[in-house]
Amino acid sequence: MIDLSDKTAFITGASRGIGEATARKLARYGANVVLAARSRADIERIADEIGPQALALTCDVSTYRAVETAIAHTRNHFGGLHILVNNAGSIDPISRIENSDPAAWSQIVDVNLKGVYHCLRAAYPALRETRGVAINISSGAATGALEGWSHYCATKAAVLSMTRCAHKEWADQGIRIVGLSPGTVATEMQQVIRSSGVNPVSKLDWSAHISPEWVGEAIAWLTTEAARTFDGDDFSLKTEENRRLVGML
Ligand code: NJP
Repeated sequence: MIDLSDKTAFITGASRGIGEATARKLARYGANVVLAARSRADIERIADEIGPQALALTCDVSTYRAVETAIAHTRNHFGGLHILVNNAGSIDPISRIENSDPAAWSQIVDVNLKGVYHCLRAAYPALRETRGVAINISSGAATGALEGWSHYCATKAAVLSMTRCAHKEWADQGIRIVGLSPGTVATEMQQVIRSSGVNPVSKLDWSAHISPEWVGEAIAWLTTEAARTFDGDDFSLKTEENRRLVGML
């Protein structure tokens, strides 16, 4: 049984999908959880359902000031920050490069890449103080290429690089950084992918996707000492060996 009592976790993109499931899972293991996303009604409802150990903070990760304010609020409210889950992300709109809208493409960079940088940058003093852990949600797209996903593949590759860079700079200060590549997960993002009809991922049967609860379980496991061999790299939930490690098999 993982014990996260006395820990506080800040989870971005917690209004649905993997972020919501992670907030519920970490809270079940005893952590205080901060749910950060733009959809205020959703994060407030989920925080209410979790109980007093949860706090909802509206936050657009593409804006540094918003992230800085939310992290400061977290530290004031719970007295510290031990776990950062950089989960907020988007793939919409899916489009080939020649048809893509430059502003929309750029917005994905602001969320998927700059959002991760903003959270690492703002959380650094708190993570140094607690010798905490940051988990960056990556993707198989970080190392693979898929038609229509240039914005997504490029930003997830950059997130993997951020994981490696932050590990290089912060490991000797006791801050752990690890990436998680979850495989395909049954969330709204997969509905967007399916409705695009572009590339083989959109054709996958829904039963091929794992549940967001398993990703939450993997994130909880990644916060533990047992996961330290994966520091500075992506942990993939696609391999049988790794699924076994987190208890999926
Ligand atoms: O996605 P979805 P998932 N500021 O669409 C939030 C990665 N991943 O749970 O702001 C703050 O259900 C949005 O909240 P809201 C994926 O790349 C997935 O599947 O209220 N938050 C919502 O809570 C992503 O990094 C699969 O709209 C912002 C959340 O992000 C992570 O897993 C496979 C925001 C998105 O919920 C979660 O994805 C894989 C902003 N500017 C990696 N913009 C998969 N599902 O198959 C969005 O390898 N959000």
